[in-house]
Amino acid sequence: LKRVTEDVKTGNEDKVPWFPRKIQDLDKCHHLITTYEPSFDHGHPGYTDLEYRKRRTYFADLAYNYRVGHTTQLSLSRREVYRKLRSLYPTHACTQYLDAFQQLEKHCGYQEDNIPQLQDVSRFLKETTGFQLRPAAGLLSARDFLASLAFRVFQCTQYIRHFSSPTHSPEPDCCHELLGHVPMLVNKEFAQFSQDIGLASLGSSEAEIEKLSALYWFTVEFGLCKQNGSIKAYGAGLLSSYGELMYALSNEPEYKPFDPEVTAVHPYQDQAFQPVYFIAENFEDAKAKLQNYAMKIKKPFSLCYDPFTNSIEVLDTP
Ligand code: TIH
Ligand code: FE2
Repeated sequence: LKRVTEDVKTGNEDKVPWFPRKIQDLDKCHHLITTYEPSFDHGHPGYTDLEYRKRRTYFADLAYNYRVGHTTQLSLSRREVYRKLRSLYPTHACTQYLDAFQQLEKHCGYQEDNIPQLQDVSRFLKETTGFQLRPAAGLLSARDFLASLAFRVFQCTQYIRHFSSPTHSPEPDCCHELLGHVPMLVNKEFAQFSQDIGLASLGSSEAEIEKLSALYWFTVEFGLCKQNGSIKAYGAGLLSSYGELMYALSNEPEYKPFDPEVTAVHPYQDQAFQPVYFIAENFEDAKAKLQNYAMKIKKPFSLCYDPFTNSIEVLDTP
């Protein structure tokens, strides 16, 4: 293996999409998908609420102008979202989630009435698994979002869901980030799983990105796992939606075993509850299966993450 110091050098250079090599490059990973924003989506609960749309633009501008190293604020869910979800967790969430949630309540100001700062939550995560949060102006392109995960950076929305629909939001919001994603990112094994999806995405083709997005979707967002003879939720989209969390474990939807080859090509949507959920044996097994899947993605080079410098080393494959 030969280290490539400059740009990725391969026989067919123009075929490899640009990807970030150091954490500062994430400032360029800000391409947005605006389809489901309240100003464009007629079905969005906030579409007719001009006041709400104005507030959303304000947050989007804040995030868009954010650069590595800046500080910012993140406001926590309305009391109702917090209280309702919290009552469901003991029976519906996996033990890793419950452990982390307890820590967040103790050390990070997770409470009905408190507003944790993005910076504080980010600092806590950084100390536990090295993950950090950064604000995103809205829904990012899959490529930019996944690339961030490679650097253990989680891109967060900052606005809150429309009050008319507290138990399910058609797009991520700060309740989803704080109550869904953050607790899982406290877990070492899950953090590694998330980074592995990110690393697999770097320099991958559009078709591979789509498959990795589906994998991400059915695991990190809507994943279920076996635990002591029952099924529990670990997906953030479930853990932040009272409505879907109940539904996902109701025996009504379809269940399939997590298998990257199958899961990666399964269609998905984010406008309503999922018709199918994938069940992992446990995180270790899911991680091994994902690594095995990632190894088979064809790239003209191999990547290595250097945790000391937070950067990617690119190695030519012979
Ligand atoms: N449906 C989730 C919620 O209500 O919290 C938010 C989303 C996660 C992923 C897509 S939409
Ligand atoms: Fe999410």
